[in-house]
Formats: sequence, C-alpha cells, structure tokens
Amino acid sequence: MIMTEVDTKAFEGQKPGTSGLRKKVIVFQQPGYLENFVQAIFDSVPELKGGTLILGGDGRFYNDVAIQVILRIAAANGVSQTIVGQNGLFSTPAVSNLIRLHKAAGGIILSASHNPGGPKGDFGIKFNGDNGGPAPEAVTNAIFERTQHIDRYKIANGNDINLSDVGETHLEEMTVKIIDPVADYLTMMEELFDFDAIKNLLNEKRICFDAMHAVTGPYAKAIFCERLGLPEDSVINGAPKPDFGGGHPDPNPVYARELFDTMFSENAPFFGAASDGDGDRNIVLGPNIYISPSDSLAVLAANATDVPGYENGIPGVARSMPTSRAVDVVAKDLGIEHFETPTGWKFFGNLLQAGRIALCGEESAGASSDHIREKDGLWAILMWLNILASRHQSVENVISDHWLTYGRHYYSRHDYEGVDKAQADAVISGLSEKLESLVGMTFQDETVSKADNFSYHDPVDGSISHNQGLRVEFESGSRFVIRLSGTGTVGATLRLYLEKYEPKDGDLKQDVQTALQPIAEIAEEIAKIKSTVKREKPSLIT
Ligand code: VG1
Ligand code: CO
Repeated sequence: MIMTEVDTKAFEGQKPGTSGLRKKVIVFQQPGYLENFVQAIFDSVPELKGGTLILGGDGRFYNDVAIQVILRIAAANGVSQTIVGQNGLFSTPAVSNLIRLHKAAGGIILSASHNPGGPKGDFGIKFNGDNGGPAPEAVTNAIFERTQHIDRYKIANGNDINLSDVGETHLEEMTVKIIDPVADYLTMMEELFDFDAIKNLLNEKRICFDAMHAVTGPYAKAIFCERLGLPEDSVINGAPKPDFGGGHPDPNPVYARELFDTMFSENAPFFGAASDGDGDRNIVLGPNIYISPSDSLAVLAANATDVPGYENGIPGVARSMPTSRAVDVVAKDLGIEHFETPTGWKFFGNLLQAGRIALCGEESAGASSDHIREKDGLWAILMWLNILASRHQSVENVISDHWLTYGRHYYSRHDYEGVDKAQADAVISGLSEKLESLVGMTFQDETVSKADNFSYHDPVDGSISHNQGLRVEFESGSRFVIRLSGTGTVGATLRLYLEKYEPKDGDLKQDVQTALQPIAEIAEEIAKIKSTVKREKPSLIT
C-alpha cells in the first residue's frame, strides 16, 4: 500500500463533549488537527482494522474535505470497507441504522449538529460504536487520552474519491461503497409505521416540515413527497447547504422562525415539524400550538401502542435528568420502568441494549426508540403522525387530552450562551457549595425538598458518572436544574431548566413563562446566575 506515516504534535483540548468533538472550523483546519483526532479513534478502537466503517456528515462546510482525509486515514489503518453516503451526506440516525445493518465496527459522523456552519461556524466529529450508538465515556476518554500523546498518523496517498455517484470503488486495499443515504432509512421507517394510515390522515391536509437547509431535506422529501404523495412545498429549506443558508439549524422557536410564523398564522397547516443539522432532533407543532419536547416524549410513550412498531407495548422509558418528568407520570401509569440519565444520548445506550427501555428522549428536542441507538428526528415526527392518524385527532386535541389525563409539566430552558468561563464556573461552584444547606429552606411559597449534584449509576454496567447537573427540587413538585453545556464552542453556556407540575384538575392553559416565573425568580435568588455572569436576561429561551 502507498501510505505515509506523518509525524505530528498533540493538540490540546481534543476532548469530546456531550456529543463528539466540536470546534470552530478554523480550529479543525489546522494541519494535523482532524488527522490526529481520527488517528486517535483508530488507535482506541482496534476492531476497526479489518472491519466496516460507516462515514458521512450533515453537509456543513468542511464536510467534503474531512471525508477525503478520513477515507485516507481509514485505508492506511486497515479498514476493509467504508460505506459513505452519496455526496458525503448521512443523517445521524441513518448512520446508527447502517452500523447495525452492516454489522460495522463503527461510524464517524461529521456534524456539530445544531451549531451554525460555514467557514466561520462550527465543525464536529462523532464516533459511534458497533451497537450504533455514541461511544460511551470509556471510549471517548480513551480517544482523548490518545490525542494527548499522539506523535504520528497514518494516511494513504491517492486521489480524492468522487462521492457524487452511487457505486463501489477502492482506495488502496479498502473498498469504498457510496450509497444512497436515504433508501435504508426509508425501509426502516416502513417497518415501524402505518404509512397508509398516515397517507389517509394527510389526504387534503397540509403539513410544513422545515429541514433548515440541513441534512434532513433529502430524507423528508423521500418520505413526505415521494412516499406519502404530499405536495413539494410540504418541505421547506429542503436543500442541504454548507452554511445552512446562514441560519442556525436548531429547531426551536427562535431559529425555526419561518416554521413558527407559518404555524402561528391564520391559515396554518394541520401539522408542522422541523429537524436539526444532523437530523436527530425534532419539534412538532399544530396550528397555534408548539409541543414542548418533554411533553412530546410523554405523548409518544402514552400512545406508543397505536404504532405498529410498538403495538406489543414498551418495556420502559428513559429521559435525561433535565428533561421534565412528564414521561415518568406516564410510565407509572403504564406500570413500566423509567430511568433518569445524564444529558447526552450515549447514556441511553446500555438501557436500550439491555432491553430495559424502548423509548427515550431529552428536553433538547431529541427522542427515539430501540430501532436504532441515536435520537431520530423524522422518526419522532412519523410517530406523531401515526398517533394522530390512529386517534383521528389534531395535535392540539392530543396534547389537551394528555394534560387532562396526566396533568401538565410546565417547562422551559433559559440559556446564557457564550458567557465568561470563570464566571460560569463560579455559578456552578457557588451553588454546589450551598446545596446541602438549602434543604428545608423556603423561598416565596416553595420549600426545598432535595438539592444535589446529579450522579448517574448505570444499572446495566455499574459505571458511575458524576457532576451531571445541579438540581433543586421543591415539595410542590417544581424544580430547577443548572448545568454547563458540553456542545458550545465559544466561552461557556449555562443552562437553567425550569419545571412546574400542575395536576390534571389544575389550570392547564397558562402561558408557560408566566407559570414558571416564580421558579425562575427563586432560581435567581438561590443561584445568582444573572449577577454572576453579568447578563440581564437569558440569550435564548426555549
Ligand atoms: C445539547 C443538549 C443535549 C444533547 C446534545 C447533543 O447538549 O442539551 O440534550 O444531547 O446537545 O445534541 P449540551 O451539553 O450543550 O447541553 V445534538 O442534536 O447537538 O448532537
Ligand atoms: Co443533532
């Protein structure tokens, strides 16, 4: 094989965060930066040698360059076959599916997910293991460890591979298979959902799906327009662009403005939805109503048996710790297990592998099931459509019925983005120190019942993950949580999660921020975020 061993110097800070390594594009463009990290993956996961690798990304700026580099490093490290998405595109859920389908040793996803793209934006790289899920902490720690001492990487010579045509080619001894990124994903969706029922439901109804110029455009067109026969304008911003059209591919009320304007207009479609950069997040809307992701997870759990893929019931559910406890109430009612894990999809992997849970989700607009080992935006959207079809109801009716049955968890996240790292750390350490003393104290009319720094004890492999967020719970069932983001690339981002439970006979139709105002005030009184990071208000409220 024509291959070079290149001497390299370790870079600082190549520590994967909540979901892979995310940095500014210019950081990744430094000679050796990407190469070092990728070589560290190969050094830490020996199974890749002689195995199959799945490779693709969300199409953001640098996707095309990085893919060629990774193909060469893979060939030089003895990967026997790499399966790449046409034009270098794969959504995160599609990669998870393909790893499992091809019994691959792993997958590399090029994405910084909801972070903005373009030359001045962010780039990211995630490694998923042979179960299809994000590498667990033991593996990401090993990769990080390796990056700190790396002094050479192996890279095959040779020309760039043309990724625009489906087919098979070779790079030295490695087979490179270029496949349609959508086909296998669509097949999997066909196995889970009643497409005929969804087609009937949407007959003469309009939907609006916002692909945010990110990777789900081609997937959504194949599902909604080709398979379900909906008009082409059902998918907006459907062409993936390297800079996401200058937007921020994060499906929330602020960044998915076009969709929200459409859904909150007089002539709103029956159903609205959006996904993020790499296609693993989702939001769902009806005319004049937005479903909070925590509620969405609870609705999916409560109605899962309406959907063919889950008609025999689900063994259990899980949510990340900051996610509202709406799904716990459903689980108790169904008599199934429910788990609380740290933020980040990697923590659901063991529970899914062990068959303890079938559905899981996060407040950040991620939900999925045991069909793969990642969150899956279009899956969640099809779940909703299948449930609407079987219940013959609108989005608003489904959520109103849900609250009338289980009560409502008012919920919101307040983000303080790009704040000074030392000040953010001061908020965390300040609150950590007084957690114990808070128990029993009363603020306004809320008495603290529990306050701790969340540690997760994985019930499957016994591993323990500390420092996963500070939580303060009140006797009323309300609570707030504070943690530092692990996906940002500028300064630090503090997230404040607010939650208030209203029983089913209570006032279920309040404005969310108004309902949460007292908890927000108490959180400020206790944690002093605003005064410490010197901000008058959060930079983003979702
Ligand atoms: C955020 C979300 C978390 C999610 C992660 C990756 O992490 O809060 O729920 O799993 O992004 O999602 P953090 O550490 O910034 O809070 V994605 O769609 O950006 O891969
Ligand atoms: Co994502």
